[in-house]
Amino acid sequence: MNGLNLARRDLLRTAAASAALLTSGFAAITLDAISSPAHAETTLDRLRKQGYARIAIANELPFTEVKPDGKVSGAAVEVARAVLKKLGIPDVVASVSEYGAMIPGLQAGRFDLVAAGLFIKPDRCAAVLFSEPDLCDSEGFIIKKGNPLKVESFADIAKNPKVRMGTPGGGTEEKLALEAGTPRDRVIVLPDAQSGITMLQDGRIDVYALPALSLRSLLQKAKDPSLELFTPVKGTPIYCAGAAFRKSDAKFRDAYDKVLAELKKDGEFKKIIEPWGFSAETTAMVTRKELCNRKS
Ligand code: 6CS
Repeated sequence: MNGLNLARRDLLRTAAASAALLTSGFAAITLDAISSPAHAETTLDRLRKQGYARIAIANELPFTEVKPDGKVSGAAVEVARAVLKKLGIPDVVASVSEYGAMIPGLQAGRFDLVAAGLFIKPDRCAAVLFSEPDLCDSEGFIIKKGNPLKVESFADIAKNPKVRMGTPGGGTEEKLALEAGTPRDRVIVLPDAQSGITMLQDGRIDVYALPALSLRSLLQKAKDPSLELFTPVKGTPIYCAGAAFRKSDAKFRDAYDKVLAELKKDGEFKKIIEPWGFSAETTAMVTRKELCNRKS
């Protein structure tokens, strides 16, 4: 009897246990199905629903600009706008940020992507996902006419204690100057591009360093014959920028890349960037992979 009962009881217990397991398991499967990645709202879903993407920019023509009426433009913004529109995100809401604050801001969720002409470099590739390259440019210096301090490279700046260099915070030029050995107190971080021109004219700095196209744009506005552009800066490569995404947004970045490739293929990309002075041909010569692995 006991044996039978035992067996029966065990049987019942086993049956009950498996029923419970099945139910809970089923419930787990059902819950999981609802909250599974397949059903979780993606960044792309969220941006399509809200109708805009929050982008970080620097307000440095021709890459990005905030016009007097508050409208945002520039080659990097217009490329991002064209791609996002085709992804079903009709608008962008831009925030001006220092280059050094863009990646932390993106990671903290203050922006949905960076579209500022952020150069694709190994250290940054470790922190964010870049699109394929969009805008390429050489490095440049604005100096006094005749280049009296003979500044042609970041090494020249480092070895001449008389040279004070201005540049944006957290940008490539600041890094290059410090890596060349320039003491921190001779690398002056400036809040915006116009400050560079003003401080050169006031004699408070001797060199203002930015990508060459940005400096050309500043000189055209300044119309100051006492200033001149030196480019390319000796010992520096051509840098190429891309849109930057959070590491968790690989699907968004891949969707962005797919559309960017279509715009490059159908000529739309060239139409967008070349009026700003950039070359689609130069961009086509390099890939994200190469830039992320380049010995900078
Ligand atoms: O990404 C960068 O570091 C650089 N990009 C631009 C467009 N300007 C200066 C900055 O250093």
